[in-house]
Amino acid sequence: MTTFTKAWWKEEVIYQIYPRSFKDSTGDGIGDLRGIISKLDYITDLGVDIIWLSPIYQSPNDDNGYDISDYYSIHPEFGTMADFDELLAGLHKRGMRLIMDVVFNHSSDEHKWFEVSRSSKDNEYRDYYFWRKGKEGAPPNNWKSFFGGSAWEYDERTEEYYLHLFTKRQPDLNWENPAVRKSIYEILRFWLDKGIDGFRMDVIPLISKRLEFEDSPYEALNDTIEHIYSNGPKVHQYINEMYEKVLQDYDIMTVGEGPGISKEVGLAYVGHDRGELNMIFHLDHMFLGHGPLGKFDPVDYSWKDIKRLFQEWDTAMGESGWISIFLDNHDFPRLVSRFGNDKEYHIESAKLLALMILTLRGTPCIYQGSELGMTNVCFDYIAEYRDVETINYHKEFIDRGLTTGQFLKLVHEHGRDNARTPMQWNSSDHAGFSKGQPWINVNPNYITINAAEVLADTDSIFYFYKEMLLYRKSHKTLIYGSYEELVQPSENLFAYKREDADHEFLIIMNHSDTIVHFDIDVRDFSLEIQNISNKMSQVLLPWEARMYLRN
Ligand code: TEU
Repeated sequence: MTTFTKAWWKEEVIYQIYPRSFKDSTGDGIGDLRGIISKLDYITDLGVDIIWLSPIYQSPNDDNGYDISDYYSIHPEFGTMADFDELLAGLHKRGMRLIMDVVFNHSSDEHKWFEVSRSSKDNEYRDYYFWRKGKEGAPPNNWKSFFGGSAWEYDERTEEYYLHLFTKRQPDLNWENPAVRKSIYEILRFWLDKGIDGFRMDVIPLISKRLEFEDSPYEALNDTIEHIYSNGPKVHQYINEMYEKVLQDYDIMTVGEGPGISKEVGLAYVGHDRGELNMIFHLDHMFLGHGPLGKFDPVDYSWKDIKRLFQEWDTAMGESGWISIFLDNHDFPRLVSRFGNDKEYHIESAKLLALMILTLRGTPCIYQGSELGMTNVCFDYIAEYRDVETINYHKEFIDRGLTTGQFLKLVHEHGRDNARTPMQWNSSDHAGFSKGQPWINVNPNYITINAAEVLADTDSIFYFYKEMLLYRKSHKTLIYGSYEELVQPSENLFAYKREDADHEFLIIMNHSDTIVHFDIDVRDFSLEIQNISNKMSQVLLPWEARMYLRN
């Protein structure tokens, strides 16, 4: 049995909003805060608790807001600080919470810190960033950006290179510098004192650099991410200092986004006694399929890998740590397209994945539109894509001899814009997202996949999420209970138990297009939730999911 410490951020469910694509109130084609405010009743009706807002700060949008040029102001395209205050009050009034997305591994190159830093070699902000001489006219080392190309950019003015693990317009901040850390803590306090409920910390394991800046010996980008970029020598010192100096003073939750955090080092970030973060979004299951050159260089994987990773992470966390459970976000393909079957079994598989997210052990995180069954998009032209990662890799793959048509096929399956097409509210123009031309085209399937449709259908994905969210709230075993996978003869089955002293839940799912028999004895159990009506006792239809309860 478990002796988990109780916490609201373990019991509640996160709903991620990517503001740019959620709801536009002004007709400029860009989602905004007043658009979100107009949908607060919709969000409340779904039954989620914590809203994670992707960045809304001043930004040139080289990486859609993950390149911040002023941490203290709201980007005018999203609205005003008064709009933000109204949104926060609106959420709190409805018993919900708000966590902000903070990006402190890097700033925008338009941040005043960087503008001054690059202007000369001896100013107060020079060491807010990493500046190094090149080697015989080449960058200081062979580090690659997450988004293609070198991780170093040469700056003529001072004839040195600066480090950017992402785009060249996202220069990495130097956490070695106490002044940088002090500036960051002031920013955290500013938002906390406005009454927010926590932070999602972008790429937090990257903030401590291996200052020798030696070449990476690894061929695969993900190996370099894990062993060179992430988990640096002072990463825990910095996060613990942030906790000691700011975070511990508030009743908040923090979730770190963890590229490169393996199950072996996970507890160091989220152990209850660590004084660091409450939980992490580890990316092991999300990076499955990324080949040596990254996501657009795909390799095979299976559900066997997914189930193994969930078990390994649950074992690694034990009763001392905590993770969030998610299957997509703004950086990854839509979960029903990637892990489900968005064609023949669209609704069934979307519901199965919902049951999975809401019954595995961890804080569930639902990405906007999952409750509608929104799918990947297949734009015909590369010009329709907006994501800087896609645009950069397109150039790289063309240089490597691939055709645009070949690259487009990879983007259809793996690109981040799959998750960034506008929310599909109804079947009117632009899916009811905007009165103007959206910043990115709407998925053409909005005619049939949209909120108006699902809200009118009591058997829809939306109401399945709503039912599961309600059920989970009143059954704490699904939160604090132990987790144990029940390995089955069929590779198409995912079965596990959630148990505490009072209840035992049994979840059995068929993640395939074929019928599957299971031999678990369920005679002492009551069938609580089922995503497909099927009376056969030991047989699951394609993408059928069941949750049983033994009292
Ligand atoms: O993502 C970091 C990260 O790990 C993802 O970029 C992921 O590795 C990649 O998209 C997979 O191809 C965070 C933000 O979530 C992302 O939107 C930003 O682009 C990135 O950091 C830089 O801030």
